[in-house]
Amino acid sequence: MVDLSRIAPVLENLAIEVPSWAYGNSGTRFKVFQTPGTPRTVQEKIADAAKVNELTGLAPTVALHIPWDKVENYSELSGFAQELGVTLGTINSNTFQDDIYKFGSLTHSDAAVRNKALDHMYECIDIMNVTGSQDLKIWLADGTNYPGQGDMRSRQDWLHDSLQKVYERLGDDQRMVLEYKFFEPAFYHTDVPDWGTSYAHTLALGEKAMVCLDTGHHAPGTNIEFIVAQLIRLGKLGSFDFNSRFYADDDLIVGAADPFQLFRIMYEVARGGALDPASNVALMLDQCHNLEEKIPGQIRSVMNVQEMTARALLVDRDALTRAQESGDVLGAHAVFMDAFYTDVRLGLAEWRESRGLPADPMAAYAAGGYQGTINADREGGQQAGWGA
Ligand code: LRH
Ligand code: MN
Ligand code: MN
Repeated sequence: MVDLSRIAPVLENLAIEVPSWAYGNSGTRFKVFQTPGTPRTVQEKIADAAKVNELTGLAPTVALHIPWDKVENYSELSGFAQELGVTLGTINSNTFQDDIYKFGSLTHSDAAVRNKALDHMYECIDIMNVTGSQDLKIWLADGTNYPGQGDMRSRQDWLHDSLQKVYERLGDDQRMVLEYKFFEPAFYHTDVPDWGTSYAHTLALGEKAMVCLDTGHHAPGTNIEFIVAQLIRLGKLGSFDFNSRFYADDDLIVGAADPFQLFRIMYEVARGGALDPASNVALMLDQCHNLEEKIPGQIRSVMNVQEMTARALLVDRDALTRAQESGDVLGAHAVFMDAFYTDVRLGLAEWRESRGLPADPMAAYAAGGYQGTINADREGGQQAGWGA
């Protein structure tokens, strides 16, 4: 069995934020399937997230999406979460489901629409002030479907002005993370399509504005780990939305479609020092479970990140540097692949037990009876948000 003692201190600090919407029902535009036990309230989503943390020790915070998770009293909600051993994390804004945003939100040509989107961002910051959340996530569905439909250049200027106003509202300990996505829902142009655009805007705003990298938001074949390395190098990687994809923005379980890609990404995260909590790079899941049960889906996901992080930390960096610097192409590649092919599962199971956690969180969940209880108790579970 592999010895993990060398990397244990880093594993100890690993924290992966889970999204509230992963616990709701989701699907495709063809069908949203009802899954037994689906939460009916934000509180039930938080309870499910707390279960994931209880069994894995990996998910101490839960991200909210506003208005999907809107409540009257956020202070009460925070207290509720804390009683269950978790805290409220990133506040995700939503300017993509109102008719008024059909032609854009923060980039709209009409100042009245931009102001409505700004009011929503301010509302999110007000919530952060109560929950103590650090990050406001901004992902915009803004874009156009046909060449000539909108003035791409002016929209960048409106975007800058809007983001500037949001930025000015941020408190000293708060950040804005600007998420990019190359297409969907817009098919011709998207206003924040790539890391370069997000970087340009966040750089212009200042140090409280960072880039959010969603692993599902790139063209097939993109070298995502290069983007990770570059953004960390530039001090602008604020957060990740982890998931995996075969085709488009599939939002499948992270590490399921391409575990090697997750390993390569986690290697650059470790290489860049971003596993040090002081680096403030937030790891978050952004996934939906259309077919599988949601809580085990989330347990599997955080464990996948943990496993690939452990493997990435096992890369013999000295040997790798020696091989790289002596031009030993295959030797360097072999050092890298040796770590990737190391099975860390037994070592992690033992390490979990040593911390009072179940050796096999998936089995512990299946044996624990929680799913049976929620299946019986909850009727009419909520849809994650889309088309709700
Ligand atoms: C957009 C996105 C963004 C949203 C989430 C629900 O595709 O990744 O992060 O907030 O999905
Ligand atoms: Mn995302
Ligand atoms: Mn997405």
